[in-house]
Amino acid sequence: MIEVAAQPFPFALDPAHVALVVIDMQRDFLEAGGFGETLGNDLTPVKQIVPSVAALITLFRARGWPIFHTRENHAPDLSDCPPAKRLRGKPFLRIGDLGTMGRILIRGEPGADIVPELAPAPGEIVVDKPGKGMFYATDIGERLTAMGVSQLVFAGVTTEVCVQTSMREANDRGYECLLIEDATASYFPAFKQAALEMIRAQGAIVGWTTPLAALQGALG
Ligand code: C5J
Repeated sequence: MIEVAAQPFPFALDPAHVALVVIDMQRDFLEAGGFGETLGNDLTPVKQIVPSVAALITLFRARGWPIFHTRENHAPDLSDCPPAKRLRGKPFLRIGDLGTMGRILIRGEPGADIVPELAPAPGEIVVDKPGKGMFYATDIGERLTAMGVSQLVFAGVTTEVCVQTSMREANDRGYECLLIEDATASYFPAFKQAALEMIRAQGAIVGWTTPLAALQGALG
């Protein structure tokens, strides 16, 4: 076990059973013309974490530890996108509408892909998910079980939506979850802060949080 300084107390990282999950670092959430911007969000905070997420991926790649990348997206016929999701709010383009990066959040379209700086390497697992949580309507649970993974290190966007939902789903399934604070972001910095506090409250009720430097330091 490798002890990682974390909140609310040190995280005992097990190199034989850990995997990295990078949530939804897609062009549709980070780039102009994408889903995030159609909802009226300022993209600055989510763009800022790209170098930290890249460094975290490098840390796992260097050790040959498993890496999962999720993408929130939908089938071209929208059969996996409930109207309650598509019609929510007042974006200037809805899921499935044609934007500057193809159809918004549709599988296979340029906007639904992961940003080039964080492109998955051969052997890394890409999980397409129609919901906020990574276990809903995906096979990630079976894959993690088959690989003997019991601990998940999380990064990605947005902290209080898909990252937190996925962490909560994982926590309920018995995974120990560590969120890297500077490798996750929200369009709303206050929501990120609140999510970090919720996750580690009450003795790590959902999981632990730590800065990237603490994980790098622990791994040497
Ligand atoms: C959102 C996500 N915020 N990846 N998706 O709609 O957090």
